[in-house]
Amino acid sequence: MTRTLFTGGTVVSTTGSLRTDVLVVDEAVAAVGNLSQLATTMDVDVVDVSGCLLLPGGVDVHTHLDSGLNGPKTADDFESGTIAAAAGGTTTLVDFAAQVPGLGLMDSLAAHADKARGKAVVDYGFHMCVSDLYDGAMADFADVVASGVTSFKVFMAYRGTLMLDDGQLFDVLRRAGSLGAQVCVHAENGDVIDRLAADLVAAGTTGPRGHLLSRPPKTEVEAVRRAIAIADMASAPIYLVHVSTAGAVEAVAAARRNGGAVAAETCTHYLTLDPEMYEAPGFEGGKVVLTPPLRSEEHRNALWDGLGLGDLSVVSSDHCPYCLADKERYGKDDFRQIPNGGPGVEHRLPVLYGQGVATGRLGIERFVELTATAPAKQFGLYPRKGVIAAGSDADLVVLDPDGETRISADTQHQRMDYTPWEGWVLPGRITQVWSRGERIVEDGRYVGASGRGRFLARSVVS
Ligand code: DUC
Ligand code: ZN
Ligand code: ZN
Repeated sequence: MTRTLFTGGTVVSTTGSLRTDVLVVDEAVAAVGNLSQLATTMDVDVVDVSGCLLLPGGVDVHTHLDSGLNGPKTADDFESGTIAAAAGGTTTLVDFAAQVPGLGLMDSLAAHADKARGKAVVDYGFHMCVSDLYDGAMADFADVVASGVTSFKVFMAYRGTLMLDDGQLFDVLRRAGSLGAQVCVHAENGDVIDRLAADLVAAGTTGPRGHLLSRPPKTEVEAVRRAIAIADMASAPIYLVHVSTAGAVEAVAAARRNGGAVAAETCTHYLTLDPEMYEAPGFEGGKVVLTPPLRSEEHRNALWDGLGLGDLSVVSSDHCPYCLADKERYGKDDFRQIPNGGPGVEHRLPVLYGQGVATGRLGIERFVELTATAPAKQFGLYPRKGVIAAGSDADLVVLDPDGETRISADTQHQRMDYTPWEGWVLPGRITQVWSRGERIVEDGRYVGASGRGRFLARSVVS
């Protein structure tokens, strides 16, 4: 039996922050409280975290590791991607398993699970992407859910590859809802975007800026409203991924006020990066060809307000790491061919802490809720994950508020040739990360065993 006592830290939950101690026995939290006398009465390793915040390990419910979602494979596999996650304080991932063309849902899921097994260093679950409703797909939903994959993702964009039409979206929502599963919806009006993009290319706008121009805010807002209406007609819950616009936040807020089972996330980059990045010289703007595109300050402010007011429930990374070299190879002459996505799993907590908590935009308790507790609850992982409480997995982040984080592609663990936060220096530094009672990160270095992550079979959320 291994006993570790964390002393002197400030333990943060969604409801408060308390200077107290945490006892970990083997893989789980055994007790939270004034326990310092235990150090004299039992055999225990003491970890002094005085002056630091003790946070529940981050839960990132939106990553694409080793995945060919829309183009080549993403650059991080489950080893490099989860090491990067751990270095940035994230100890649980829910990753998207793509439906492989020609394969059924269960075979696609098994193929993705094979990529993770023995490679992931933090615990992980999957969402099942549904892009081809073959005969029998609806029946297979039950097997997917029974295997512990209790959420699906569908796309309202990318006609011809990933997109479902409204009838199919209705079918998926209705079927998943009847099984108690969640549906994550990528809400953009794909057909309008395809026409705008074709017009831009025909008029000679072929570079990364075309990505921004072809996806104006209304293409998201319309689709978010439509998705919410279809979920309502299907009497099913809905989770809107990567929400980026003020209008989408408004639509989500209105639906929630009316009692709809509607939840939404935004992502670190929509909160913090400006679309002027598309104007960078040469192909540099390709770094932020992610979907939806970055938005103006007006939208960023609405997202921050949405987080503060509770209209938005989760901040994810949408870590979809396509290297700039790959983006350029595919889409140098036509922005429509640039693989959509960027890195972020490593920097979600440091950026949100530095830009949210340290600036006073978010309380530390809300930070914990957005990065750990709420995503764990939303996707059936709570209270095993997302909280520091007796019985929970001992996934802990030690954050020194007086330290600082410097972000650079040269020092990141993400297997990438850039980071969109290059050169940023942020207040706050993650000094240690623990996963199931094991120290896996020390001052930015991964020190855990290889392949130690476990698959998390999730339950449905009632
Ligand atoms: N949707 C995602 O969730 N990630 C990357 C690209 C996309 O369209
Ligand atoms: Zn998406
Ligand atoms: Zn994504």
